[in-house]
Amino acid sequence: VCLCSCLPLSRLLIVYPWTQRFFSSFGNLSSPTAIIGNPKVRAHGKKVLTSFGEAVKNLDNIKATYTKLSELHCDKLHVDPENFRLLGDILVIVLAAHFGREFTPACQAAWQKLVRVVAHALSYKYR
Ligand code: ZNH
Repeated sequence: VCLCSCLPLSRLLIVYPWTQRFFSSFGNLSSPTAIIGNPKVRAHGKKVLTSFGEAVKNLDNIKATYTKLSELHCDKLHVDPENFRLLGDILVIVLAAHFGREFTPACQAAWQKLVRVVAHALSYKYR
């Protein structure tokens, strides 16, 4: 399994099927194979991960980086912030599966912190 950038979002939709309701315009999500092969899921998964990359590049200013996106997810998309935490945990699992023993506890600790900070920043507008 490669660390293709669509994996975390695909896994979110497979492991937590209720998250599919946000993506009703994405077409066929009826099975894991359909989800993984769905071009819209792929494109969107890439977008989300690219945005995650912004957090890595702006570690000192994550809240500001996600202000606009927090507004979008809260006001327009109505995504429950719990889902940000779920996606963050899935990202950690995907990294662990990919890197195996290279993904040390210290490495996990750093990523766990990052995904929590991102989920928190994205939840900003909800409070
Ligand atoms: Zn999201 C969208 C990011 C999570 C759902 N997002 C989006 C975008 C981005 C993002 C960048 C695009 C925007 C524009 O275009 O402007 N997300 C993100 C991040 C995260 C997320 C970073 C974490 C980490 N999301 C999420 C979740 C969900 C979502 C969890 C559910 C479940 N998003 C979404 C939607 C949208 C978005 C639905 C819209 C899509 C379309 O296209 O329609």
